[in-house]
This record gives sequence, structure tokens and C-alpha cells, in this order.
Amino acid sequence: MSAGTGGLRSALAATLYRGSAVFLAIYVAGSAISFLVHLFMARALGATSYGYFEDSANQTRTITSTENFAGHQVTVSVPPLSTKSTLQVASSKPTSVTKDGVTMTAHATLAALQSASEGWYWDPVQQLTLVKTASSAAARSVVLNGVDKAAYEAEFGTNTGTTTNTDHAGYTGTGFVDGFETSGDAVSVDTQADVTGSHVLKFRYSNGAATTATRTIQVDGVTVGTLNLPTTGNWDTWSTATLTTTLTTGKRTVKAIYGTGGINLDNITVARP
Ligand SMILES: [Ca+2]
Ligand SMILES: [Ca+2]
Repeated sequence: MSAGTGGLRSALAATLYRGSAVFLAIYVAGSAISFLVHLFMARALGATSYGYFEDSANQTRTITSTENFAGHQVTVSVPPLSTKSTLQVASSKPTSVTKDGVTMTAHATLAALQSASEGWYWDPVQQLTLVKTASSAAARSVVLNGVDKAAYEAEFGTNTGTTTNTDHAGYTGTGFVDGFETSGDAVSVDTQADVTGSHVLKFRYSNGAATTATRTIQVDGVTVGTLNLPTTGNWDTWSTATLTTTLTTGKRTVKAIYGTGGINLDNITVARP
């Protein structure tokens, strides 16, 4: 499918926080986000191929992505292109990105990526890894290492007895769950397990109190364990607490229920071990 920037926003809204989308954005020099003239999107586990008709070359280019979240890796084959291009991969922040086996530069800001000829930047609001590559007469293999599917934002979940807030920086999405501090408080998100097997549920949180907080974790209403959330020293520091459990393929509702201590909850990732 192709779309302008309005289409991009619609496509992002439809796929955001589900983790396995790969976009290829083709753009022209000198512009920012408005550079997008074509957008392609794929949502599938495993290998996906789709075509892009490059006007200047008068031929269809094939983009292939292989998503291996069990191996914490996404590989994208970027076809020969006469223009610069930027991949947009919905994922957690990579530990590294390589192009044809060579480590690419990680940029700290979108502006830095825009002014660079190549490199990558992870957008914490949209949870997109943006990988910029120069024009090339040959295909390029881009590999994202150390990635999970993009997290489900707690602030978009079903909240009982809690509120949302933005008064501590460093969160993903549009904020975090606040007021998660008394008996009866709970947060649940609808997630998707793409395979049946062992999964690691990752809860990104802050705990500015001195003692460890706890939450009971349920999947589809069944308790699967108790999550321990040690102090992060202050409310501006974020950490990740994990719980390993078996999930079966399909929609799985993950719920965190108050046990002891107050926390701010940012997001929940459904990852493979
Ligand atoms: Ca509350
Ligand atoms: Ca969040």
C-alpha cells in the first residue's frame, strides 16, 4: 500500500505497540518527517516480502523482512534504490544495528539522524527504530540486534483505581500509570502471543520508595506469579521487572494487581526468553 503522511499516521495508529510491523519510507533530501512520499507496511511473523515501484528506475523493488523475536533480531533486505531511505521498524530499542555486517551509528536525537548520511535512532514515543541508509546500486542487509516486539503502553490499558501522568521523564508512549498504590488498583493490557511457549513479561516501572513493591500478575484471569519491583532510588529512574510464564497463541490479557508499595508503570513487553 502507499500513502502520504496522513496515511502514515493511520497506518501507525493501526499497528503501533503490536511490534512486528516494518515500514520503508522513501524520502527526498532536505525535509523532515514530511519527506514521506510512499509507505509500505507489513505485519507478519517470520519472513515478509513486499514491493515498491521506484519511479526513477521504472521497476519494482522488493523489500524483505525476517522477524525473529525468539532470537531478538529483525533482518531487513533494503533493495537497490536511487534515493535515501529510512526503515521504520516497530520494536524495542536495539542494542545495535548493522548494515552488511558493519555497526551503524546510533544517533541520540531525530535531528541528529536527519543531518547524518546514515545511522539509526529509536523513537521512544512511537517505539519505532528508524534506520537511514544512503542510495545504493546494491541491496543492503540491515539487522536490528537485541530487540523485542514493541511494548504495550500501560497508559492505554484498562486502569482500575489508577491515573495517568507525565511528570517524570523517560517514559515511552504518551506517559505512564500513576496512583498505582492502594489495594484494588490494577492495570490490564490486551496482548498478542504469536507462538505457544515460554515468554518473558517485562514491566517497565519506577519505584521511588525505599522498599520493594509487589504485584500479582494474571494472564486471562489466572494468577501466574508475583512480580517483585525493587526500589529505583527515585521517581525519575526507570527499571524493568520480569516474570517468565508460558503463553498460548492468541490474544492474552495481562493484568498487574496491587500487592504492596506504590509504583509508576510505563509499559509491558511480551518477549521471548
Ligand atoms: Ca490508586
Ligand atoms: Ca508509557
